[in-house]
Amino acid sequence: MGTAIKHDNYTSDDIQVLEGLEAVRKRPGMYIGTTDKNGLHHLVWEIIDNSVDEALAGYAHDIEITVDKDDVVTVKDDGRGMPIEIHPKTGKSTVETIFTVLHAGGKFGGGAYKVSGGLHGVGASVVNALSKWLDVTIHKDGKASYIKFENGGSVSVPLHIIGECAKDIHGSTVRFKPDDAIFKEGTVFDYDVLFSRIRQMAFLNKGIKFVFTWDKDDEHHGTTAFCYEGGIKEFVMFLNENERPIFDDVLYVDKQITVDGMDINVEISLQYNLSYSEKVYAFCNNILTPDGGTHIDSFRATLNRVINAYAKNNKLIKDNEDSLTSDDLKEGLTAIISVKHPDPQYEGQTKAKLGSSEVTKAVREVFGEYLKHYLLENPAVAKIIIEKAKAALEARLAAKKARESVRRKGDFNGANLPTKLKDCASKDATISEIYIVEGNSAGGSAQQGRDSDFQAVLPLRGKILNVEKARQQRVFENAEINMMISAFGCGFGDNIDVSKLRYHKIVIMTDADVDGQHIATLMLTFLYRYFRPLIEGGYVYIAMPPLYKLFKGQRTLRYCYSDEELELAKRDFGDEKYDIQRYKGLGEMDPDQLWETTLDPEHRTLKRVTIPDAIDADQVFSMLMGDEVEPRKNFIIENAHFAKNLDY
Ligand code: 28F
Repeated sequence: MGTAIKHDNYTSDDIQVLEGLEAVRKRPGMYIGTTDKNGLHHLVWEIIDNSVDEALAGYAHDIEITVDKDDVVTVKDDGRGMPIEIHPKTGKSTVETIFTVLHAGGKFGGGAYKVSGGLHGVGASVVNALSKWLDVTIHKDGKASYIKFENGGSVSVPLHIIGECAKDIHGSTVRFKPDDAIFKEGTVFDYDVLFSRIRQMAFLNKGIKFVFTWDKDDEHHGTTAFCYEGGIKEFVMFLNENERPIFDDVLYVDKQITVDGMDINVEISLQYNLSYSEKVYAFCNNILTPDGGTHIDSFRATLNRVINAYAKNNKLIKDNEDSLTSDDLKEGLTAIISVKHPDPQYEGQTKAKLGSSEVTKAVREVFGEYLKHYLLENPAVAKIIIEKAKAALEARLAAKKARESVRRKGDFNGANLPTKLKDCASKDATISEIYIVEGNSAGGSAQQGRDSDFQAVLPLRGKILNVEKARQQRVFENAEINMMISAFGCGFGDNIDVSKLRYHKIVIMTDADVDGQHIATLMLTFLYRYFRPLIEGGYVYIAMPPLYKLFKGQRTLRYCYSDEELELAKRDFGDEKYDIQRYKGLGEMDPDQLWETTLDPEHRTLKRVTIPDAIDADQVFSMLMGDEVEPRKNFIIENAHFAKNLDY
């Protein structure tokens, strides 16, 4: 069959197997999405998922993940240990089968309750195929066994017993080194990515202990253990760590239910806080579903139905008053929805939306029943929630009026664009850029220095509103914010249409000092809360004006964009004489200089704003911009570099 791969130890059956893994190496994207940093980390999730399955089946309790100096990953669990006897279907040991047959996990699952996976779940063989080497040590029945694979999945050390062990020692250990021929951007793991996902897995799988060891010689060196007996209830407490809850309780339900013959587990936790934004994350089989789906839709519908019913029954909403809408119930809501489903269906291009319709019913029944009883038993909490939502409802109606009145103030021209906007000539969004500039004088320089063919400038008057502390009503009364909304042209919030965006580069340009950074952070918070798809789409950038100019008389020798660069430049110049000007603000640069250093696509540096992890970003924004002062102080002291580089 096709090209036979010759190997002395192999029968013809094995050749087919190797061709299977070859397919993975030929098209890794089909199996792990991408071969960038994401794909690299995907390998770790695959192996951890198998340990989690063994734990969810009730056999493993501890899962250890270690990254060593050479970026070799070790995952170890104390489960039953992978079976080592000959597998009837393949004629090879089960462990070899697991690592060499594509989708062996599913096919040979034999009805086991496998919940992890979904977007992942492609199995251990894919990790093997994409590794330079991978070895497995199994402790089981008083024996330790070992097998090793090399170069994308060929057995290099056949399965054999390496020693004896105590009868009560059992489990599986997998070590692997990702193949740098596949992961061309490198095989270096990211501490933060692993840390937050492992913590998240611990929240989502209550009682399982995850021990994460980072054995590299850097600032993260060490071990962190995560184990949450409270599961996602503790996740909600963690998300509200920097918020002020409006009642002490964290609502929590965890129940399995059978719908259409399928066993579905529904776990939901929620609390309200004083802020105006919502943090609601939905998971299916331990995987975040960023585009939501039936679990989150059913959660919102149920919350809405049960709370309105309670409010009407208890005369908290009178017969002649409006019902609360889902929007009113969102303000200050922190919630986690986690469902586990034996065979989930996903929708959409990126399979980021749960489609399974049984989940609608499962969530409605489990959460509805729970919430109904909770409200009856906790009337004080019920009252607080309903009063908060009623305040949101009133604010929403007032906001509508306010928006209409703000629009009449002459801030906008006939085309409904801000009068302050100095637009570009191009109507082609793909080449158009808008610079959001702090301060009127800097705005003036930018306006004169730009290339008006494709660069627009919108100057803002000083600090913009901290949207983290203001409810929508005030956000939309804010003149600067309204100007941005109409300049972008794509709508906002839940009603964004990115195809209508008027500029494919939105560039935040502020002074390179503390004030400027604060303004940039306020801007980012606003964009994050109201224009997240623009950040996700890669349309948002930070301009990098220089900090220093090195010059001799009239002649500019060089611009420096950081203190490190200045130090390097000083060395380069040896004993040459020159002067240094430190730019305190954009306003000190004349239009030509601003063009040369910050606007000219040939020479400028733009930092693209990305969200590596939306949940982490949420935490950082609510901490930096929220009510609690202490955590913010600590954070800025401990992570001065991170606060500065919030935009990476
Ligand atoms: C470090 C990664 O992969 N742990 C695993 C087990 C345990 C069993 C198993 C795994 C049975 C039918 C496939 C043991 N004894 N950690 C892991 N622990 N796989 S993977 O079985 C494999 C399936 O076909 C196991 C009895 N039943 C199952």
